[in-house]
Amino acid sequence: MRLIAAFAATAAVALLAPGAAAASSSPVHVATEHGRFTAYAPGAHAVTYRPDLVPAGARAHVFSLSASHAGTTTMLVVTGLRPGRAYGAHAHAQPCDATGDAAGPHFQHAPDPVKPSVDPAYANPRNEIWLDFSTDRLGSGFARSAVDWTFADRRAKSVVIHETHTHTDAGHAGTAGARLACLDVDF
Ligand SMILES: [Cu+2]
Repeated sequence: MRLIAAFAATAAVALLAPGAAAASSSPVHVATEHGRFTAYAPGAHAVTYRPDLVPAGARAHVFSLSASHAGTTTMLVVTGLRPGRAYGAHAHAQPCDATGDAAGPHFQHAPDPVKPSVDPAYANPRNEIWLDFSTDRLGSGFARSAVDWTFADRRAKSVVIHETHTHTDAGHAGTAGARLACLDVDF
């Protein structure tokens, strides 16, 4: 977790730096979440729906920092997944539950009036939080997202890990195959 510690230190310096004085009147929100994936059970906050691709016991860590002058930066670290494999991941609008579908659509800063949203004008990594990663030979992966907005009335509720990297072409933008696992995150 050295990466997260380093990031937190960097973020703290940025927030305390001269010139960031406006931050004192701006809300800063930090979310940290750690989960060890298990099969669904009521109350579970880290659920795997596909233990062949996200094994029970795999772990995910999310660190997200929002500040109104800086936007929202989110980091995802995973361990215990399949080695050498591409996964997609995004912040979703609803919490995890018994099925992957329960997490709802991706959280969008500017909501696409058309549902499901597969328009690259809305389904893109500037309007959504994308955390795609590829695992190393040990099954660990890391992703970072930075967007220039913060959450207001609506907040993302979870991070979903998907079967493939995220598509960007019209008609498929934002899709990344099956929903493999879900971690509740209090963004
Ligand atoms: Cu997703």
